[in-house]
Amino acid sequence: LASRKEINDEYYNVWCIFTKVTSNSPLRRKFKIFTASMLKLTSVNLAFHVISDPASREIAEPLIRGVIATSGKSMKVTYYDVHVLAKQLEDIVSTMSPYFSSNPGTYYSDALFFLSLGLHRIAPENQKKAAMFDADTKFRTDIKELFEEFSKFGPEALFGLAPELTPVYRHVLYLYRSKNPGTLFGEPAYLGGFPGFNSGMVLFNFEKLRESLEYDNILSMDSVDHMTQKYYFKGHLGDQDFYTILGMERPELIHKVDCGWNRQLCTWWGEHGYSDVFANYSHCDARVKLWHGNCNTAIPDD
Ligand code: UPG
Repeated sequence: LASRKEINDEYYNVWCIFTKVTSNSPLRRKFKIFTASMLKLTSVNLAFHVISDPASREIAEPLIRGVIATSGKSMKVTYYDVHVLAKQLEDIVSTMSPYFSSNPGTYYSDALFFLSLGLHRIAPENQKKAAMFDADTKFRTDIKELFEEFSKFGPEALFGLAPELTPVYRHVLYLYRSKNPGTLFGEPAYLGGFPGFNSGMVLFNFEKLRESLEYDNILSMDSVDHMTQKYYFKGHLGDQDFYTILGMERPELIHKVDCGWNRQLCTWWGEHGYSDVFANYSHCDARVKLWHGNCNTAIPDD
């Protein structure tokens, strides 16, 4: 008989947030595309963990059942109440939101965007690794290939993330960059710089995160206050602002995944003051494995 541990290892854990959805929300259609593309292309067994509120769950359940039926495959699905999780991670949310939220104090809009930072505390103990995706993404390849990235993690890596493909952190780091001419922070990855991270796709080494006393320290108010002052950083993109600071301060903690695993399509910054440099940021030579239709951008059909 296989032990419980072995049984759990057969499943690849996938997390997604699906909240504040009504029957006519665009997020409903996006979530269906995400789920269907993932299931269609997977060659491994998936355990799908959906963070939702009661009304959104009512929409998610039949939708996922339909996707599973159409695919002819099976998938384990578990739902989590976003209000319960927000309460469990209140400490993280209250530390982070003054620095990385455009409108701090708006419970639970806030919590939503910081959940990934404490996901290791929420996920059942037997989950060792996981991936999380925005619902506005679409797979073009087998998710098994993404999980192979874990074998490339350095000894200290806690997360795996792909680069931000816009100049948003060039903008946010304006003051730091003016005081530190020549810095690579805020420069495009394509030209050898560090443009920050995008959190549309996040890989988690839960095992390491749970045992890391250092990570708890980094998440503390003192540490976040120190790092944000050092970089004159005031963000508005939640968890990915924190990952971006971590990528500057402690690069060994984040494994860099190629841009093809989070091919963002939003062109907003190209139309708002950065038309001269935008192409350098959005440049991605890698094969597209996951589209990200961020800022409501349409995803190509292929
Ligand atoms: N989400 C919900 N309900 C909401 C809003 C968001 O479930 O009402 C979930 C959903 O999974 C969604 C994700 O949160 O995909 C992210 O929100 P979304 O509105 O899709 O943000 P994006 O337009 O994809 O991304 C923008 C930036 C991106 C940044 C993100 C974080 O482009 O770079 O990571 O905002 O706030």
